[in-house]
Amino acid sequence: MFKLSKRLFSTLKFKRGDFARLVDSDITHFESIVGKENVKTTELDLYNTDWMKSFKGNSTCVLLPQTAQQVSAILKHCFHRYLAVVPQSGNTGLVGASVPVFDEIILSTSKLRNNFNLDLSSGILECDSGFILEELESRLAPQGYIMPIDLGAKGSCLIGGNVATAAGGIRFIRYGSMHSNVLGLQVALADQNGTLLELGTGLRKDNSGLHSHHLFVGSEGQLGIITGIKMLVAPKPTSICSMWLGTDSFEKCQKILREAKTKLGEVLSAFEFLDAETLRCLKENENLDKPLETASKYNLLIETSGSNPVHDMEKVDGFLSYCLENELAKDGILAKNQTEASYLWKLRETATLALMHDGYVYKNDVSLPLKYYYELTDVVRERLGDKAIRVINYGHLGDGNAHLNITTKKFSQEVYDLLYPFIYKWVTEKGGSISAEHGIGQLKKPYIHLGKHEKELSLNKELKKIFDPKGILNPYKMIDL
Ligand code: FAD
Ligand code: 2HG
Ligand code: ZN
Repeated sequence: MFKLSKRLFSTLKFKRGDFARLVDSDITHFESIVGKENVKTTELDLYNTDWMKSFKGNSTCVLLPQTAQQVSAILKHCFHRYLAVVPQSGNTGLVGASVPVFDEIILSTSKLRNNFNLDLSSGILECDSGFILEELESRLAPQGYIMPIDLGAKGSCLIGGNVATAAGGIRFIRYGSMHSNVLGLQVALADQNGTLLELGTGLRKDNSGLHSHHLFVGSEGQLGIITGIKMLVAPKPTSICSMWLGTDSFEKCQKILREAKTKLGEVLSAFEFLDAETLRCLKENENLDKPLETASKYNLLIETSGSNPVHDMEKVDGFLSYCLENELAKDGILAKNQTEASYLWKLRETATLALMHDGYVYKNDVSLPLKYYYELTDVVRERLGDKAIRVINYGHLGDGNAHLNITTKKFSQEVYDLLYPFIYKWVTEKGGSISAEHGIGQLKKPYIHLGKHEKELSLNKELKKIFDPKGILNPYKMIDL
């Protein structure tokens, strides 16, 4: 649907490492491990190109192992041959981390989907890393459980990719991060034996040693390949209310968040943000109408999930009345049914796709103290003047996570230079982070030092050397040896 953009990454120059080049005997060896049908050497565009169509590698080989033992045997061979490897799950990442930079082998975990076991009383799920997030959600539903994470890419991203990116998403405010939910991991290392490690016990409580599995949460394929996951899932709510509020003051958005936390308390499950420009983009590019007749500069999509509709409704009523009577919100709507609720969520979840119609998207996923959450958008708007088609902000306001997106018809070096490193410097000076949930990948690699102590960065390198001694896993990205 969207053409590969004229790339920004003349800006980012990488030099190919001295890794070995793939030869026929490697392919024959891989075929002996995973079977001929699971070694792909043609029609690799989908694997080589990222979701944004901003990054394109030149891999000539995609491997599709079906077991952890096969992953281990592949990594053992790559270690001895000094072949570089990119782990890939659903390839929905937004920072160019899941595609090769040069000719790295792509190891896709999409066929790693045999084991699935749910303990009904503890709510602990044990599964292979290649399950699609949405499929896990559907498998859990009849058992009375849901996944603690939910994101717009749920139909394509895999749970292993979610762990490797420490994915956030819309349920973060309620269930916390992957760090709150992952209890243990099975990982294959790129060392001389392709060692298969079991990290963590999968118990809810276990302080019998270092919690080393957490190193792999958010590791972006730098330390090892996650093959199995033990994690906590959440009880399925039986009562859900979705509501939309509009206001013209960002100060009031913050007050509404405070009230939501206090008045909705334990049932609050999402607190999302869309500015008026996002709604304009949804109308212009996807023909989706705003949900309220009045137009508001700031819009909030709030959800509660609980187990007692009467109790939840009472809370929601109290909250909404408070916001409207005290003029925190100037307008609002409570979804009357599932169709209306789905429409509100469709608006929020289509924003990423809607932007792509403009041409080129400069994507920013930053964490900011709430008082600065929107200021950056205004600052960038003023800085770019009429050089951008639009500068918009939507995101997970409840978690201080802003998605500031800028579009131009084609990639413009002038716009890029006005944006970077300006945005990242601004964010770190205000005590924020240059990546709230999407990671570093290729996109933010040049700016990784911002907001980080040099010692922490060198410690990360030392850790990588322990797990991936030759540095063959996902080179040129988050941790470069
Ligand atoms: P991939 O993109 O394939 O890989 C991501 C990274 O993990 C790469 O570095 C890769 O090498 C590594 N990796 C993958 N699998 C493994 C493995 N098994 N072992 C080791 N390393 C591995 N992200 C959010 O956090 N919150 C959101 O709300 C959100 N919404 C999105 C909405 C849309 C429409 C899109 C397109 C993306 C969104 N994302 C969001 C980004 C993306 O979906 C997440 O980062 C997701 O977790 C990536 O999963 P994946 O399976 O696609 O992984
Ligand atoms: C979301 O929250 C995703 O919708 C994507 O993290 C963010 O499009 C983006 O910038
Ligand atoms: Zn997000």
